[in-house]
Amino acid sequence: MIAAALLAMFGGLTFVEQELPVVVPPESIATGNFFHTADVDGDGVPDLILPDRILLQRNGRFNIDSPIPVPDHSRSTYDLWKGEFYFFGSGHLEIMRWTDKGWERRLEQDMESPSAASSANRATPAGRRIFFMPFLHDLNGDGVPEIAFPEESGITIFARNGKTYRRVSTLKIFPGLHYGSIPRQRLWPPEARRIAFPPRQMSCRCVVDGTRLTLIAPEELPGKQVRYRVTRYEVDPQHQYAVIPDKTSQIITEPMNRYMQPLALRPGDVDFAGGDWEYAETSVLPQPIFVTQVTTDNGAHVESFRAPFFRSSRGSFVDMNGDDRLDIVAEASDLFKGGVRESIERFTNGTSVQHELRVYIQDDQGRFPPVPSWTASFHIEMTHPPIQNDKRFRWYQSGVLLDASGDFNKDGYRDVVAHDLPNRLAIYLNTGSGLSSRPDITIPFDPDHRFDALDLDGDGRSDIVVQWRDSSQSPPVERCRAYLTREAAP
Ligand SMILES: [Ca+2]
Ligand SMILES: [Ca+2]
Ligand SMILES: [Ca+2]
Ligand SMILES: [Ca+2]
Repeated sequence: MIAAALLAMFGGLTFVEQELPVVVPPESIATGNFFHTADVDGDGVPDLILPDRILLQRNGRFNIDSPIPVPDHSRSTYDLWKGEFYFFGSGHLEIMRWTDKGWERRLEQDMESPSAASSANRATPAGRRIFFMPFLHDLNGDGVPEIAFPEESGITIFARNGKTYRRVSTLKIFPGLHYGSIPRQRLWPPEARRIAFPPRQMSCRCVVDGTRLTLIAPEELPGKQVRYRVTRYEVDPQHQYAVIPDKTSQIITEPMNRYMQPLALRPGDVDFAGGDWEYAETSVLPQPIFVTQVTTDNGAHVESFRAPFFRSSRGSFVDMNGDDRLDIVAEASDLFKGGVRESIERFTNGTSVQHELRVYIQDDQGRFPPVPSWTASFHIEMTHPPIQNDKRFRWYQSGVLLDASGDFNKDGYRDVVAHDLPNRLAIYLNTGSGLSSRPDITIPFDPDHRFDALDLDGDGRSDIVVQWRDSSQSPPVERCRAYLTREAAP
Protein backbone atom coordinates (compact mmCIF):
# COMPACT_ATOMS: atom_id res chain seq x y z
CA MET A 1 0.00 0.00 0.00
CA ILE A 2 1.39 3.37 -0.98
CA ALA A 3 1.02 5.98 1.69
CA ALA A 4 -1.09 9.02 0.91
CA ALA A 5 1.05 11.98 0.08
CA LEU A 6 -0.10 15.53 0.50
CA LEU A 7 1.58 17.37 -2.28
CA ALA A 8 0.44 20.90 -1.93
CA MET A 9 -1.60 23.05 0.38
CA PHE A 10 -2.18 26.23 -1.54
CA GLY A 11 -5.42 27.64 -2.85
CA GLY A 12 -7.34 25.53 -0.31
CA LEU A 13 -6.64 22.33 -2.26
CA THR A 14 -4.51 19.29 -1.67
CA PHE A 15 -3.82 16.21 -3.76
CA VAL A 16 -3.80 12.62 -2.64
CA GLU A 17 -1.38 10.73 -4.82
CA GLN A 18 -2.08 7.14 -5.78
CA GLU A 19 -0.39 4.86 -8.26
CA LEU A 20 -2.93 2.87 -10.29
CA PRO A 21 -2.00 -0.60 -11.53
CA VAL A 22 -3.51 -0.11 -14.97
CA VAL A 23 -2.18 0.16 -18.48
CA VAL A 24 -3.96 2.96 -20.28
CA PRO A 25 -3.65 2.97 -24.07
CA PRO A 26 -2.03 6.34 -24.83
CA GLU A 27 -4.88 7.63 -26.97
CA SER A 28 -7.72 6.82 -24.57
CA ILE A 29 -6.76 8.92 -21.60
CA ALA A 30 -7.53 12.27 -23.14
CA THR A 31 -10.96 11.20 -24.25
CA GLY A 32 -11.88 9.88 -20.84
CA ASN A 33 -13.03 6.68 -22.55
CA PHE A 34 -10.90 4.47 -20.41
CA PHE A 35 -12.09 5.31 -16.91
CA HIS A 36 -15.69 4.92 -15.85
CA THR A 37 -17.13 5.52 -12.42
CA ALA A 38 -20.26 4.16 -10.80
CA ASP A 39 -21.20 3.11 -7.30
CA VAL A 40 -20.86 -0.63 -7.82
CA ASP A 41 -21.09 -1.78 -4.19
CA GLY A 42 -23.88 0.59 -3.17
CA ASP A 43 -22.08 2.46 -0.38
CA GLY A 44 -22.89 5.81 -1.96
CA VAL A 45 -19.32 6.46 -3.13
CA PRO A 46 -18.36 6.04 -6.80
CA ASP A 47 -15.95 3.25 -7.68
CA LEU A 48 -13.54 3.02 -10.59
CA ILE A 49 -14.48 0.64 -13.40
CA LEU A 50 -11.63 -0.58 -15.56
CA PRO A 51 -12.03 -2.89 -18.56
CA ASP A 52 -11.32 -6.04 -16.54
CA ARG A 53 -11.74 -5.07 -12.90
CA ILE A 54 -13.31 -2.66 -10.49
CA LEU A 55 -11.44 -0.72 -7.81
CA LEU A 56 -13.75 0.10 -4.92
CA GLN A 57 -13.30 3.47 -3.30
CA ARG A 58 -12.53 3.26 0.42
CA ASN A 59 -11.59 6.23 2.62
CA GLY A 60 -10.91 8.48 -0.34
CA ARG A 61 -8.63 6.06 -2.18
CA PHE A 62 -9.07 3.21 -4.60
CA ASN A 63 -8.61 -0.21 -3.12
CA ILE A 64 -6.01 -1.61 -5.50
CA ASP A 65 -5.13 -4.54 -3.25
CA SER A 66 -8.41 -6.40 -3.70
CA PRO A 67 -9.91 -5.50 -7.05
CA ILE A 68 -13.21 -7.04 -8.09
CA PRO A 69 -12.95 -8.90 -11.39
CA VAL A 70 -15.55 -7.89 -13.96
CA PRO A 71 -17.49 -11.06 -14.86
CA ASP A 72 -16.15 -12.66 -18.02
CA HIS A 73 -18.40 -11.53 -20.83
CA SER A 74 -15.74 -11.32 -23.46
CA ARG A 75 -18.19 -11.57 -26.34
CA SER A 76 -20.66 -9.00 -25.09
CA THR A 77 -20.86 -5.29 -24.43
CA TYR A 78 -22.35 -3.72 -21.37
CA ASP A 79 -23.99 -0.61 -20.07
CA LEU A 80 -24.47 0.45 -16.47
CA TRP A 81 -27.56 1.49 -14.58
CA LYS A 82 -27.38 2.43 -10.88
CA GLY A 83 -24.32 0.24 -10.37
CA GLU A 84 -25.84 -2.78 -12.17
CA PHE A 85 -24.15 -4.24 -15.23
CA TYR A 86 -26.35 -5.03 -18.24
CA PHE A 87 -24.44 -7.41 -20.48
CA PHE A 88 -25.64 -7.67 -24.06
CA GLY A 89 -24.41 -10.84 -25.75
CA SER A 90 -25.68 -12.16 -29.04
CA GLY A 91 -29.35 -12.87 -28.39
CA HIS A 92 -28.80 -12.75 -24.66
CA LEU A 93 -29.21 -10.30 -21.79
CA GLU A 94 -27.76 -10.67 -18.32
CA ILE A 95 -28.01 -8.19 -15.45
CA MET A 96 -25.44 -8.52 -12.67
CA ARG A 97 -24.96 -6.70 -9.37
CA TRP A 98 -22.05 -6.84 -6.93
CA THR A 99 -23.05 -7.76 -3.38
CA ASP A 100 -21.26 -8.81 -0.18
CA LYS A 101 -21.49 -12.38 -1.44
CA GLY A 102 -20.03 -11.67 -4.86
CA TRP A 103 -21.70 -11.20 -8.22
CA GLU A 104 -25.42 -11.81 -8.16
CA ARG A 105 -27.41 -12.45 -11.31
CA ARG A 106 -30.53 -10.28 -11.27
CA LEU A 107 -31.89 -11.30 -14.64
CA GLU A 108 -30.98 -13.62 -17.46
CA GLN A 109 -33.03 -13.98 -20.60
CA ASP A 110 -32.91 -14.48 -24.32
CA MET A 111 -33.21 -11.25 -26.18
CA GLU A 112 -33.38 -11.32 -29.91
CA SER A 113 -31.05 -8.59 -31.07
CA PRO A 114 -32.62 -6.84 -34.04
CA SER A 115 -29.33 -6.21 -35.77
CA ALA A 116 -28.28 -9.90 -35.65
CA ALA A 117 -30.84 -10.53 -38.36
CA SER A 118 -30.02 -7.45 -40.39
CA SER A 119 -27.58 -7.49 -43.25
CA ALA A 120 -25.35 -4.93 -41.58
CA ASN A 121 -24.30 -7.27 -38.82
CA ARG A 122 -23.11 -10.02 -41.13
CA ALA A 123 -19.42 -10.27 -41.73
CA THR A 124 -18.34 -8.32 -44.80
CA PRO A 125 -16.20 -10.10 -47.44
CA ALA A 126 -13.15 -8.56 -45.78
CA GLY A 127 -14.15 -10.29 -42.57
CA ARG A 128 -15.05 -7.09 -40.78
CA ARG A 129 -18.18 -6.85 -38.76
CA ILE A 130 -20.30 -3.86 -38.04
CA PHE A 131 -21.51 -3.70 -34.49
CA PHE A 132 -24.28 -1.67 -33.00
CA MET A 133 -23.97 -0.89 -29.33
CA PRO A 134 -27.16 -1.17 -27.32
CA PHE A 135 -27.60 1.36 -24.53
CA LEU A 136 -29.86 2.02 -21.56
CA HIS A 137 -32.18 4.98 -21.41
CA ASP A 138 -35.15 5.67 -19.16
CA LEU A 139 -37.67 6.86 -21.74
CA ASN A 140 -40.76 6.94 -19.53
CA GLY A 141 -39.01 8.30 -16.45
CA ASP A 142 -40.07 5.52 -14.05
CA GLY A 143 -36.52 4.79 -12.89
CA VAL A 144 -36.32 1.49 -14.82
CA PRO A 145 -34.26 1.77 -17.99
CA GLU A 146 -35.45 0.76 -21.42
CA ILE A 147 -32.93 -0.82 -23.78
CA ALA A 148 -32.34 0.98 -27.05
CA PHE A 149 -30.89 -1.22 -29.76
CA PRO A 150 -29.65 0.70 -32.80
CA GLU A 151 -29.66 -1.13 -36.11
CA GLU A 152 -29.43 -0.32 -39.77
CA SER A 153 -32.83 1.32 -40.14
CA GLY A 154 -33.42 2.76 -36.70
CA ILE A 155 -33.70 1.97 -33.02
CA THR A 156 -35.54 -0.94 -31.47
CA ILE A 157 -36.83 -0.37 -27.94
CA PHE A 158 -37.09 -3.14 -25.36
CA ALA A 159 -39.10 -2.30 -22.25
CA ARG A 160 -39.17 -4.20 -18.98
CA ASN A 161 -42.40 -5.93 -18.21
CA GLY A 162 -42.19 -7.56 -14.79
CA LYS A 163 -39.19 -9.84 -14.90
CA THR A 164 -38.32 -9.66 -18.59
CA TYR A 165 -37.48 -7.24 -21.32
CA ARG A 166 -39.71 -7.39 -24.39
CA ARG A 167 -39.45 -5.72 -27.73
CA VAL A 168 -42.06 -2.97 -27.87
CA SER A 169 -41.23 -0.80 -30.82
CA THR A 170 -38.90 -0.25 -33.75
CA LEU A 171 -38.40 3.37 -34.66
CA LYS A 172 -37.36 3.36 -38.30
CA ILE A 173 -35.89 6.81 -38.25
CA PHE A 174 -32.41 6.46 -39.72
CA PRO A 175 -31.75 7.73 -43.25
CA GLY A 176 -31.51 5.07 -45.95
CA LEU A 177 -28.20 3.65 -47.11
CA HIS A 178 -26.78 4.94 -50.36
CA TYR A 179 -23.86 3.77 -52.43
CA GLY A 180 -20.55 5.40 -51.70
CA SER A 181 -17.97 6.05 -54.38
CA ILE A 182 -14.91 3.90 -54.96
CA PRO A 183 -11.69 4.79 -56.77
CA ARG A 184 -11.21 3.80 -60.43
CA GLN A 185 -10.47 0.13 -60.67
CA ARG A 186 -7.81 -1.62 -62.63
CA LEU A 187 -9.22 -4.07 -65.18
CA TRP A 188 -6.09 -5.06 -67.14
CA PRO A 189 -4.15 -7.24 -66.99
CA PRO A 190 -6.79 -9.71 -65.77
CA GLU A 191 -4.51 -11.22 -63.12
CA ALA A 192 -4.29 -7.78 -61.45
CA ARG A 193 -8.04 -7.35 -61.51
CA ARG A 194 -9.64 -6.72 -58.13
CA ILE A 195 -13.19 -5.62 -58.47
CA ALA A 196 -14.57 -3.98 -55.36
CA PHE A 197 -18.20 -3.15 -54.90
CA PRO A 198 -18.98 0.33 -53.65
CA PRO A 199 -19.77 0.44 -49.96
CA ARG A 200 -23.26 1.31 -48.86
CA GLN A 201 -23.13 3.99 -46.27
CA MET A 202 -25.15 6.26 -44.08
CA SER A 203 -24.13 8.86 -41.57
CA CYS A 204 -26.20 10.44 -38.87
CA ARG A 205 -26.21 11.33 -35.20
CA CYS A 206 -29.02 10.52 -32.89
CA VAL A 207 -29.51 12.37 -29.61
CA VAL A 208 -31.91 10.85 -27.10
CA ASP A 209 -33.24 13.20 -24.44
CA GLY A 210 -36.19 12.03 -22.36
CA THR A 211 -38.86 10.95 -24.87
CA ARG A 212 -37.39 13.12 -27.61
CA LEU A 213 -35.08 11.76 -30.31
CA THR A 214 -33.21 14.15 -32.52
CA LEU A 215 -31.68 12.87 -35.72
CA ILE A 216 -29.02 14.95 -37.41
CA ALA A 217 -28.02 13.79 -40.88
CA PRO A 218 -25.49 15.55 -43.10
CA GLU A 219 -25.95 16.07 -46.84
CA GLU A 220 -22.74 16.82 -48.64
CA LEU A 221 -22.92 19.65 -51.15
CA PRO A 222 -20.47 20.72 -53.86
CA GLY A 223 -17.70 23.13 -52.88
CA LYS A 224 -16.80 21.52 -49.53
CA GLN A 225 -20.16 22.50 -48.12
CA VAL A 226 -22.64 20.55 -46.08
CA ARG A 227 -26.14 21.05 -44.83
CA TYR A 228 -27.86 19.14 -42.10
CA ARG A 229 -31.33 17.73 -41.89
CA VAL A 230 -32.46 17.88 -38.25
CA THR A 231 -35.52 15.80 -37.44
CA ARG A 232 -37.10 15.69 -34.00
CA TYR A 233 -39.32 12.82 -32.96
CA GLU A 234 -41.35 12.35 -29.81
CA VAL A 235 -42.15 8.82 -28.65
CA ASP A 236 -45.15 7.92 -26.52
CA PRO A 237 -44.37 5.43 -23.71
CA GLN A 238 -48.13 4.99 -23.16
CA HIS A 239 -48.58 3.68 -26.71
CA GLN A 240 -45.84 1.10 -27.20
CA TYR A 241 -43.14 3.73 -27.52
CA ALA A 242 -44.33 4.64 -31.00
CA VAL A 243 -43.46 7.94 -32.65
CA ILE A 244 -46.21 10.54 -32.23
CA PRO A 245 -46.72 11.59 -35.89
CA ASP A 246 -47.93 15.15 -35.35
CA LYS A 247 -45.04 15.90 -32.99
CA THR A 248 -42.41 15.20 -35.66
CA SER A 249 -40.69 18.28 -37.01
CA GLN A 250 -37.86 18.83 -39.43
CA ILE A 251 -35.58 21.66 -40.44
CA ILE A 252 -32.85 21.83 -43.06
CA THR A 253 -29.97 24.11 -42.28
CA GLU A 254 -28.33 26.61 -44.59
CA PRO A 255 -25.26 25.30 -46.44
CA MET A 256 -22.16 25.65 -44.28
CA ASN A 257 -18.50 24.64 -44.37
CA ARG A 258 -18.03 20.89 -44.26
CA TYR A 259 -15.99 21.04 -41.06
CA MET A 260 -19.02 22.31 -39.17
CA GLN A 261 -20.26 19.58 -36.84
CA PRO A 262 -23.38 19.38 -34.73
CA LEU A 263 -23.04 20.07 -31.03
CA ALA A 264 -25.25 21.44 -28.28
CA LEU A 265 -23.95 24.86 -27.33
CA ARG A 266 -26.98 25.19 -25.07
CA PRO A 267 -28.81 22.29 -23.38
CA GLY A 268 -31.31 20.66 -25.74
CA ASP A 269 -30.14 22.74 -28.70
CA VAL A 270 -28.72 21.61 -32.00
CA ASP A 271 -25.98 24.02 -33.02
CA PHE A 272 -23.05 23.69 -35.39
CA ALA A 273 -19.42 24.54 -34.87
CA GLY A 274 -16.01 23.69 -36.20
CA GLY A 275 -12.78 25.18 -37.35
CA ASP A 276 -10.09 25.13 -39.97
CA TRP A 277 -6.79 26.77 -40.80
CA GLU A 278 -6.18 29.63 -43.08
CA TYR A 279 -2.89 31.34 -43.76
CA ALA A 280 -2.52 35.04 -43.12
CA GLU A 281 -1.56 36.72 -46.38
CA THR A 282 -0.33 39.87 -44.74
CA SER A 283 2.62 38.27 -42.96
CA VAL A 284 5.87 37.46 -44.77
CA LEU A 285 5.99 33.90 -43.48
CA PRO A 286 2.78 31.96 -43.95
CA GLN A 287 1.21 32.29 -40.52
CA PRO A 288 -1.30 29.58 -39.63
CA ILE A 289 -4.52 31.03 -38.27
CA PHE A 290 -7.06 28.75 -36.72
CA VAL A 291 -10.58 29.95 -37.44
CA THR A 292 -13.33 28.76 -35.12
CA GLN A 293 -16.86 29.09 -36.49
CA VAL A 294 -20.19 28.74 -34.70
CA THR A 295 -23.81 29.14 -35.60
CA THR A 296 -26.73 28.94 -33.20
CA ASP A 297 -29.44 29.60 -35.83
CA ASN A 298 -28.90 26.75 -38.32
CA GLY A 299 -26.38 28.59 -40.43
CA ALA A 300 -28.29 31.87 -40.95
CA HIS A 301 -25.55 33.70 -39.06
CA VAL A 302 -22.05 32.26 -38.63
CA GLU A 303 -19.63 33.87 -36.20
CA SER A 304 -15.86 33.48 -36.76
CA PHE A 305 -12.99 33.77 -34.28
CA ARG A 306 -9.38 33.85 -35.49
CA ALA A 307 -6.28 33.01 -33.48
CA PRO A 308 -2.71 32.30 -34.60
CA PHE A 309 -2.08 28.69 -33.64
CA PHE A 310 -1.24 25.36 -35.21
CA ARG A 311 -4.26 23.37 -34.33
CA SER A 312 -7.51 23.39 -32.50
CA SER A 313 -7.19 22.61 -28.86
CA ARG A 314 -9.14 19.70 -27.47
CA GLY A 315 -11.05 22.18 -25.36
CA SER A 316 -12.33 24.58 -27.99
CA PHE A 317 -15.85 24.50 -26.59
CA VAL A 318 -15.96 24.37 -22.83
CA ASP A 319 -18.49 25.74 -20.36
CA MET A 320 -15.98 27.98 -18.60
CA ASN A 321 -18.45 29.68 -16.23
CA GLY A 322 -20.83 26.86 -15.29
CA ASP A 323 -24.04 28.25 -16.84
CA ASP A 324 -24.54 25.14 -19.04
CA ARG A 325 -23.74 27.13 -22.17
CA LEU A 326 -20.57 26.20 -23.96
CA ASP A 327 -18.03 28.99 -24.35
CA ILE A 328 -15.25 29.28 -26.91
CA VAL A 329 -11.67 28.77 -25.82
CA ALA A 330 -9.28 29.82 -28.58
CA GLU A 331 -5.52 29.45 -28.23
CA ALA A 332 -2.91 31.75 -29.69
CA SER A 333 0.86 31.43 -29.91
CA ASP A 334 3.52 34.11 -30.44
CA LEU A 335 5.66 31.77 -32.58
CA PHE A 336 4.89 33.59 -35.81
CA LYS A 337 4.74 37.07 -34.38
CA GLY A 338 6.88 39.77 -36.00
CA GLY A 339 8.89 39.69 -39.20
CA VAL A 340 10.91 36.95 -40.89
CA ARG A 341 14.10 37.62 -38.96
CA GLU A 342 12.35 37.44 -35.59
CA SER A 343 10.39 34.32 -36.52
CA ILE A 344 13.48 32.48 -37.75
CA GLU A 345 15.39 33.55 -34.66
CA ARG A 346 12.58 32.25 -32.47
CA PHE A 347 12.45 28.94 -34.34
CA THR A 348 16.17 28.29 -34.33
CA ASN A 349 17.23 29.65 -30.95
CA GLY A 350 14.13 30.29 -28.85
CA THR A 351 13.33 27.95 -25.98
CA SER A 352 10.06 29.41 -24.81
CA VAL A 353 6.75 30.53 -26.24
CA GLN A 354 4.08 32.92 -25.04
CA HIS A 355 0.77 31.15 -25.22
CA GLU A 356 -2.58 32.86 -24.81
CA LEU A 357 -6.03 31.55 -23.98
CA ARG A 358 -8.87 33.65 -25.36
CA VAL A 359 -12.20 32.95 -23.74
CA TYR A 360 -15.46 34.07 -25.36
CA ILE A 361 -18.37 33.62 -22.95
CA GLN A 362 -21.71 32.80 -24.55
CA ASP A 363 -24.49 35.19 -23.48
CA ASP A 364 -28.08 34.20 -22.70
CA GLN A 365 -29.10 34.99 -26.29
CA GLY A 366 -26.68 32.37 -27.63
CA ARG A 367 -24.23 34.99 -28.94
CA PHE A 368 -20.50 35.32 -28.44
CA PRO A 369 -18.74 38.66 -27.95
CA PRO A 370 -16.55 39.90 -30.85
CA VAL A 371 -13.58 40.30 -28.51
CA PRO A 372 -12.59 37.85 -25.78
CA SER A 373 -14.41 38.13 -22.45
CA TRP A 374 -11.02 37.49 -20.87
CA THR A 375 -7.59 36.24 -21.81
CA ALA A 376 -4.78 34.54 -19.93
CA SER A 377 -1.15 34.37 -20.91
CA PHE A 378 1.31 31.55 -20.21
CA HIS A 379 5.05 31.41 -20.55
CA ILE A 380 5.84 27.89 -21.74
CA GLU A 381 9.41 26.65 -21.53
CA MET A 382 10.59 24.26 -24.21
CA THR A 383 13.49 21.84 -23.80
CA HIS A 384 14.94 22.63 -27.25
CA PRO A 385 14.35 25.29 -29.91
CA PRO A 386 11.27 24.53 -32.06
CA ILE A 387 13.39 23.73 -35.13
CA GLN A 388 14.52 20.50 -33.45
CA ASN A 389 10.88 19.42 -33.29
CA ASP A 390 11.45 17.35 -30.14
CA LYS A 391 8.73 15.60 -28.17
CA ARG A 392 7.91 18.59 -25.98
CA PHE A 393 7.49 20.89 -28.94
CA ARG A 394 5.27 18.32 -30.69
CA TRP A 395 3.20 18.05 -27.50
CA TYR A 396 2.87 21.82 -27.46
CA GLN A 397 1.69 21.76 -31.07
CA SER A 398 -0.83 19.05 -30.38
CA GLY A 399 -2.27 21.05 -27.49
CA VAL A 400 -1.60 18.62 -24.63
CA LEU A 401 0.55 20.93 -22.48
CA LEU A 402 -2.52 22.94 -21.50
CA ASP A 403 -5.94 21.85 -20.31
CA ALA A 404 -8.88 24.14 -19.57
CA SER A 405 -11.52 21.49 -18.97
CA GLY A 406 -11.10 20.78 -15.25
CA ASP A 407 -12.82 22.30 -12.22
CA PHE A 408 -10.60 21.57 -9.24
CA ASN A 409 -12.41 23.51 -6.52
CA LYS A 410 -15.95 22.60 -7.69
CA ASP A 411 -17.09 26.23 -8.00
CA GLY A 412 -18.39 25.79 -11.57
CA TYR A 413 -15.56 27.77 -13.12
CA ARG A 414 -13.16 25.74 -15.22
CA ASP A 415 -9.56 25.98 -14.08
CA VAL A 416 -6.43 25.64 -16.17
CA VAL A 417 -3.58 23.15 -15.81
CA ALA A 418 -0.40 24.02 -17.68
CA HIS A 419 2.66 21.81 -18.07
CA ASP A 420 4.43 25.15 -18.40
CA LEU A 421 7.91 24.21 -17.21
CA PRO A 422 9.33 20.83 -18.19
CA ASN A 423 9.46 19.85 -14.51
CA ARG A 424 6.17 21.19 -13.16
CA LEU A 425 2.43 21.35 -13.59
CA ALA A 426 0.84 24.67 -12.65
CA ILE A 427 -2.85 24.98 -11.75
CA TYR A 428 -4.52 28.35 -12.18
CA LEU A 429 -7.93 28.75 -10.58
CA ASN A 430 -10.60 30.59 -12.54
CA THR A 431 -12.05 33.56 -10.65
CA GLY A 432 -14.97 33.95 -13.09
CA SER A 433 -13.41 36.91 -14.86
CA GLY A 434 -10.01 35.40 -15.55
CA LEU A 435 -7.29 33.30 -13.99
CA SER A 436 -5.11 33.98 -11.01
CA SER A 437 -2.01 35.83 -12.17
CA ARG A 438 0.24 33.25 -10.51
CA PRO A 439 -0.30 29.51 -10.23
CA ASP A 440 -2.46 28.59 -7.23
CA ILE A 441 -0.84 25.18 -6.97
CA THR A 442 2.19 23.61 -8.59
CA ILE A 443 3.09 19.93 -8.74
CA PRO A 444 6.64 18.70 -9.42
CA PHE A 445 6.45 16.86 -12.72
CA ASP A 446 8.52 14.81 -15.10
CA PRO A 447 9.09 16.22 -18.62
CA ASP A 448 8.19 12.86 -20.17
CA HIS A 449 4.90 12.44 -18.33
CA ARG A 450 1.52 13.17 -19.87
CA PHE A 451 -1.41 14.44 -17.85
CA ASP A 452 -5.14 14.69 -18.18
CA ALA A 453 -7.77 16.38 -16.01
CA LEU A 454 -10.86 14.34 -15.22
CA ASP A 455 -12.99 13.54 -12.21
CA LEU A 456 -11.70 10.07 -11.44
CA ASP A 457 -13.41 9.48 -8.07
CA GLY A 458 -16.71 11.15 -8.95
CA ASP A 459 -16.71 13.77 -6.18
CA GLY A 460 -17.25 16.68 -8.58
CA ARG A 461 -13.68 17.97 -8.30
CA SER A 462 -11.42 17.28 -11.26
CA ASP A 463 -8.40 15.13 -10.57
CA ILE A 464 -5.16 14.76 -12.49
CA VAL A 465 -4.26 11.48 -14.14
CA VAL A 466 -0.67 11.06 -15.22
CA GLN A 467 0.74 8.38 -17.46
CA TRP A 468 4.20 7.57 -18.66
CA ARG A 469 6.37 4.85 -20.09
CA ASP A 470 8.68 3.43 -17.46
CA SER A 471 11.84 2.53 -19.36
CA SER A 472 13.68 1.47 -16.21
CA GLN A 473 11.80 -1.82 -16.50
CA SER A 474 12.63 -4.39 -19.11
CA PRO A 475 10.54 -4.48 -21.20
CA PRO A 476 9.29 -0.92 -20.53
CA VAL A 477 5.84 -0.66 -18.94
CA GLU A 478 3.12 1.97 -19.17
CA ARG A 479 2.36 3.43 -15.78
CA CYS A 480 -0.39 5.57 -14.39
CA ARG A 481 -0.79 7.74 -11.31
CA ALA A 482 -3.73 9.71 -9.97
CA TYR A 483 -3.65 12.96 -8.06
CA LEU A 484 -7.02 13.06 -6.34
CA THR A 485 -8.12 16.58 -5.45
CA ARG A 486 -9.27 17.31 -1.91
CA GLU A 487 -10.30 20.48 -0.11
CA ALA A 488 -7.63 21.33 2.44
CA ALA A 489 -8.76 21.57 6.03
CA PRO A 490 -8.81 25.25 7.00
CA1 LIG B 1 -18.96 2.45 -3.95
CA1 LIG C 1 -20.77 29.10 -20.25
CA1 LIG D 1 -12.93 26.08 -10.50
CA1 LIG E 1 -12.41 14.09 -8.09
